[in-house]
Amino acid sequence: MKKSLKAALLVTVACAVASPALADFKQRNIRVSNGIAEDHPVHNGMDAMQQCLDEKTGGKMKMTGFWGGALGGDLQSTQSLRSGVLDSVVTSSSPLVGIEPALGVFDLPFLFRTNEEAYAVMDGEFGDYINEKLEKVGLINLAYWENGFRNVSNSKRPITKWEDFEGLKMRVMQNNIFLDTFSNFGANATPMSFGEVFSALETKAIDAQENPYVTIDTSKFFEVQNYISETKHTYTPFLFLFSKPIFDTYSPEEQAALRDCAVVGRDVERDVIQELNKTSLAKMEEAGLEFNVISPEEQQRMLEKSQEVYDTHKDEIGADVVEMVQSTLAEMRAQ
Ligand code: TF8
Repeated sequence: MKKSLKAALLVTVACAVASPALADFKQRNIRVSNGIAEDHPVHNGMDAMQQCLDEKTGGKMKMTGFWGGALGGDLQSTQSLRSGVLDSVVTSSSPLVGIEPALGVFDLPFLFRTNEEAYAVMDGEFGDYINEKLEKVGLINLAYWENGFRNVSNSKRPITKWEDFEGLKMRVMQNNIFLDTFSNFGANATPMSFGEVFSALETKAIDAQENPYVTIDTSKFFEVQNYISETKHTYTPFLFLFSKPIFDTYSPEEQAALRDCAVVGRDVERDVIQELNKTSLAKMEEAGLEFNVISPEEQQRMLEKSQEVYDTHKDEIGADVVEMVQSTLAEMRAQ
């Protein structure tokens, strides 16, 4: 009896020595709020993130995704994080400018030209700088995921130049930079939460909306639209936010596992979006939508027309913040 007890004890000690880190993880059930639909690539990213967490924590940290705004829209969920009643949300940065105005830099029209430019800015020093600001308002950004370059869909006509926006009843995110950008093009722009968009398009309360292809596909907006125009007017990041009040109760090992695995998930999510971009567009064309690309010349005219939006919003975003991104981009483009 005594001998076997000793043996059992030895086994326990050996296990603890072999995997000391496991003792640092508690059973955690993490709710992740998502505004987008369940078949969006965020799901693939979360699966990869979960696999990574399972490996690091011996299956102790578990995420559950809630989809289609089931736990509230982007802004509402983010506020729940700040008050510590919800763990996590994958949200566009744009509806959060009232919480952290510096996020508005990502909303400036035609700021980024390519995904690589956006990744370099978000995954580098500038991204960290924004993350520090977010921490001060109760939000931990685990990593920058992708919503992506936004394009316009509508039920009236192809958009080939900014003048084509004239009089379009257009949904924009709850964000003044978007509101001004499209009002400035002559649209009749209305801020609206994402959850209301489908039925507003369906009932023709609005004619137009703008989002990345994969979102227009997975949220079924294309079913109630006739035209899709590749404007690539803004690149919107997804922030993978965690509640700071909850994060602060986690061990350093748990915090590190979340941060590391969010990066693993990010890479998968971005890759799946690139693949799906093509199939989403093909699917929408097959469904009968007329597709057109905005010429580089017309994009340049849109950018010039938008200069006043930069001027109006620079100070509220923070002139230093805007200049930081612009100088990083200028350096990249000079190479
Ligand atoms: C929007 C955003 C949304 C996302 C989603 C709700 O148009 O682009 O697609 O934030 O999580 O509101």
